[in-house]
Amino acid sequence: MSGFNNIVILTGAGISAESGIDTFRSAGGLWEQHNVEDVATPEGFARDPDLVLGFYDMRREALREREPNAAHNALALLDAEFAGELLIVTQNVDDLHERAGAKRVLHMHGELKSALCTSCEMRSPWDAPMSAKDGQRPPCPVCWARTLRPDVVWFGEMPYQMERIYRALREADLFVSIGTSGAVYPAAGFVRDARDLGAQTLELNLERSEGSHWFHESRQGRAGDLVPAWVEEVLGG
Ligand code: BJW
Repeated sequence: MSGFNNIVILTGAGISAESGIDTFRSAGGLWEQHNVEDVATPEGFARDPDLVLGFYDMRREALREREPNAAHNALALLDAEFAGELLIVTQNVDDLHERAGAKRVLHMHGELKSALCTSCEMRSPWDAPMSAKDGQRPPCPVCWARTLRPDVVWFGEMPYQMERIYRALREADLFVSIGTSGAVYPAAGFVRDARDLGAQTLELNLERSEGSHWFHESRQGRAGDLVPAWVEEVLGG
């Protein structure tokens, strides 16, 4: 697979699964362990902020132990060596693409290691617990209000940088989706958007996803096997 000049790659939880990070919808995944309405909606946060802050504190802490895998490393190599336009749009809130060395990365669902202040609306780098200690939550580094929340996109909220993503999709000649179930919009609709606009479309996923039939080609297997092989095709061709 070669001859492309403008590639948009969408990644989901499946690309980080081999690094030991739970996916959402697999058996034993995050949504079997936690009620999605409680931990991934603004209403859940309003009802029980301590529960939600604890959920994200736990995941931020666990991320320290995780390392990028062969799929993240292959995309970082592609980012470094592909001369054309490239954008990695990740739904993941982990930082494994960056830790593998990728630069052209956009986090459409936010980041675990970022805090959003609901008072001043500033986003700040964050690598500590956010839940209350000694009865007080930590202050915002910008306005000092104790009103931080995880800088992640919950159901009902607008994902980040949608204009930039749609611009990239309009210009893409290849759209590749890696390790995502295609269950969550607007990301699940990108394949149709890209295809309608003339791009070739390829899915790399452990199993067929909800949107597999929209892709020109769908390959099944582990990201750690499929992604390095595909990157070799692109760079070698
Ligand atoms: C492997 C593997 C291995 C495993 N190798 N593969 C219709 C149109 C538009 C919107 C809606 C609509 N209907 C409903 C909506 C609203 C809603 C929505 O989509 N709901 C659905 C339940 C239907 N969407 C929203 O509310 C979004 N906002 C929005 O729509 O705003 C309005 C808008 C309109 C139009 C344009 C633009 C905006 C916001 C969605 C926010 C999602 N947030 C979460 C939590 C983020 C923070 C956190 O991490 O806690 O994002 S939910 C969760 O799901 C997380 C993920 O990013 C997201 C997607 O999950 P993902 O990555 O696909 O994981 P899984 O587990 O589902 O799948 C993993 C896959 O990997 C599986 O297929 C495995 O087989 C595979 N796999 N191991 C390769 N080793």
